[in-house]
Amino acid sequence: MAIREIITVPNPLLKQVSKPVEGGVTDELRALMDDMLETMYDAPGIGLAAIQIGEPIRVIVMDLQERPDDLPEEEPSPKQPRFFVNPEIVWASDELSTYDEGCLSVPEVYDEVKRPERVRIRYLNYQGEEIIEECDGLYATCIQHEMDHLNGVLFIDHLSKLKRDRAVTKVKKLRKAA
Ligand code: K1U
Ligand code: ZN
Repeated sequence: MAIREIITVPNPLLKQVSKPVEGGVTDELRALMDDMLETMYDAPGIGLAAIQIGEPIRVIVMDLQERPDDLPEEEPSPKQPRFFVNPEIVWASDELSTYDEGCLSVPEVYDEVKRPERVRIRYLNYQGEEIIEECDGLYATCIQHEMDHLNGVLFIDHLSKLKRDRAVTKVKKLRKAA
């Protein structure tokens, strides 16, 4: 496994529409997903799309880092990695919910985005099995944020032009100072 560089705005790769994975889930693809997961944990973040490490394919990893209520304080949170290959939203609720989103490709910028509260998704998992499931809460928010990445859309594209331009300027300054 390896930690890969996460690209940030205004890298034009982030605007690219990612291609579906052909030929199912192979060992090579699993190795890429392992690298993505390690990169996401290192950042740290709760989701990552392949394009964020420069790979324009429809693959997402996620770990919402939910802590079981009965876990003793001294115990670290158990890892709950999730892998999504060729994910699709097959249904979205009319009800919307708002979440203060962040993005590893737009570091240190957070803002509220309104999205469908619940979605039903279809995807292939790490084993290559087809899964259909309904998501709500942070899971629904995060999968929609990550699927936007697969379509070349960032959470700041849901904001006003003024806020989007400010966010890009902030990230450029951060990178210059680094
Ligand atoms: O860049 C990304 O796509 C990852 C992004 C996912 C996300 C966060 C919030 C709402 C929607 C999607 C992040 O992980 S930003 C960092 C973050 O939220 C976080 C980091 C450490 C601990 C807990 C959360
Ligand atoms: Zn993001």
